[in-house]
Amino acid sequence: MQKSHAVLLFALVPAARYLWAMSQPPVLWSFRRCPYAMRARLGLASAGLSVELREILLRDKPAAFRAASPSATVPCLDLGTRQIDESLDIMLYALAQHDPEALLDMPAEGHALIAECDGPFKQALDRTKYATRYPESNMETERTRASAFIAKLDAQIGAESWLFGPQPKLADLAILPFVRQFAHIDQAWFAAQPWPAVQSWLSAFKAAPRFAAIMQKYPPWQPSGAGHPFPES
Ligand SMILES: N[C@@H](CCC(=O)N[C@@H](CS)C(=O)NCC(=O)O)C(=O)O
Repeated sequence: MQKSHAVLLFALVPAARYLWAMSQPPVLWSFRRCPYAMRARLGLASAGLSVELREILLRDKPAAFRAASPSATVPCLDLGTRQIDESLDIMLYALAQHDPEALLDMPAEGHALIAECDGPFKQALDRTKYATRYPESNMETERTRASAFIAKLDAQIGAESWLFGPQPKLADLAILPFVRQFAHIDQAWFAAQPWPAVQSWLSAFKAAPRFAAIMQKYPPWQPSGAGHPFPES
């Protein structure tokens, strides 16, 4: 081969590889019941951003997933040229492309609520749900801490249907999977709490077709096969 041809080939191979990567749908590594993965799927579904969904088992993570996800946690959105490893960033990425439901049109308090959900609330939720893993914590105390956040959400919703009025916003979809997880620890206890606004908010979320669409069951991805087109049309 002539030297000039070799140089050309050297330049074209990465470019071709880049173009090929850009033409493939992004891969979403997901786990159905993970609240972080649920919020990522909610963001992608609202944006109508097509991805290849690869369901994994957390106890048996495929090597390809480990290679794609820097933190080895789900969700991870692999764009070919870069990876988005944080669920909230996946929502923001998807909605920056297309936001037909105006989820990003939200007061700044929404971001503060998401941060409180991901920080102190999730910590108290885990110490309530997996109390035996945290022998140094008291389950009742942690449940009371988590409840303070739920009471705050209840006051925020008030007489509205969602956190900021008649339509869901980013904060609703980012927080609801975690409130659902908390409610499912002890559903009878949760139903007996004085949080009518949160209870109807959660019921409306669980009854919506969008929720059914993002909770569809998929068999775990196999290295020999393809994932599933998501969202399904
Ligand atoms: N900060 C991450 C957290 C994601 C996360 O912790 N996911 C859990 C599942 S719900 C996970 O993958 N854990 C790893 C494991 O269990 O091995 C995000 O927002 O995406």
